[in-house]
Amino acid sequence: MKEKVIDGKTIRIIQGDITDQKADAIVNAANSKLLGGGGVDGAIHRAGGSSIMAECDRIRKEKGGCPTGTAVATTAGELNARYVIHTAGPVWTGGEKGEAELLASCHRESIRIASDKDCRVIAFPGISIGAYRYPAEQAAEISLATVAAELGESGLEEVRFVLFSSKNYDIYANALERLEK
Ligand code: AR6
Repeated sequence: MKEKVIDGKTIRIIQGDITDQKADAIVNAANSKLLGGGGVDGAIHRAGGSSIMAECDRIRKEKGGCPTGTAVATTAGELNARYVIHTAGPVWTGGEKGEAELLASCHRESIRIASDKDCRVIAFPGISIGAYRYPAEQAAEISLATVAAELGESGLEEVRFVLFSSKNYDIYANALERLEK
């Protein structure tokens, strides 16, 4: 575990399974249709149970889904959290299609929603760094810088990044080390 305090708020990097976290909000690396899938999305729906997809279905019917770079909240079902915040990260196609801004937007929107819902602790996975192939070093830098910039104004006290593999843990821990502020 690695942590840094910025503006009195803690950013923490953890290696593990995000579905084991106790937090106010757990962020899901979803797709824009909120249809579920593999990776962390599959793990969250499996561990949280069918009430999460029932709310995703309702949001899909009402709003068509969750456009890339935006976020929506649902119940966390049986997870040890109050909310799952689903955000659709960008698919990496070389970096010329606004991927960095979309990835930053995923983090900003998730923090804004969590803060509006009076959350104190939020846990993020490595959004876009799996099936969506965003290079992890670049994703880590953008994700951490965005969170650091948003944290001070938010009601959050702690942001965790929960990485499954030791390789990605090291990448995010090194990015936190380099983060200035
Ligand atoms: N806890 C923490 N991290 C995890 C877990 C877990 N339980 N399971 C996987 N990871 P991905 P994306 C890591 O592919 O790139 C889905 O099908 C994983 O090792 O889950 O944003 C969605 O429906 C990787 O490092 O998300 C979308 O269609 C990271 O989480 C699409 O994949 C993110 O990988 C989204 O792709």
